[in-house]
Amino acid sequence: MKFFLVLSIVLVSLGHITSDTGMKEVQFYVFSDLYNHVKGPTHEEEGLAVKASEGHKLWTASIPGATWIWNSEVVSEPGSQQTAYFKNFFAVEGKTQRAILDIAADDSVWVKINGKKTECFRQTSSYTAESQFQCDVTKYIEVDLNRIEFKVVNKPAEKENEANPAGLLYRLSINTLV
Ligand SMILES: [Ca+2]
Repeated sequence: MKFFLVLSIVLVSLGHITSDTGMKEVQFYVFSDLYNHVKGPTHEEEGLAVKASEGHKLWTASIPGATWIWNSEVVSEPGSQQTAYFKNFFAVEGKTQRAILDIAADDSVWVKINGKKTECFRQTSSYTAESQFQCDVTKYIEVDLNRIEFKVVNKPAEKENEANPAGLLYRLSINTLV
């Protein structure tokens, strides 16, 4: 299963540019999509992410190719703080020149790559066009198999019965020389 998932991601590879050294610069993307694994908030068993209720008026963040994901289409307990852990795998051939992570979350988000905590996190929500953010995570990318993990916390709704969506949206863009 995991092997299939890794391959499915690498196949998104885009075109290439020939550098002066004769090596090819290859760019590919890793997205928040339905191949991401998720654990919690209500499921103890790890499963695959699902598309989060889309079209929330406040979700103005835009990351082309990425899908808003959560563990369920609708938040199960909007009045409580809930945490979901997402995980995705990807393979990298050659030395990484640049790895940029575009990210938006409802609400807080922390990112780990290959088990290391990164400086890429936001305690405040980042689901609007103004608050979505970008991190350079080049130094965390390794040759061959990589793992990226996200901890996302949905803060409780302030008023009872208030709509309180939760989700994660991201795209990791990796440039390598092969
Ligand atoms: Ca929320």
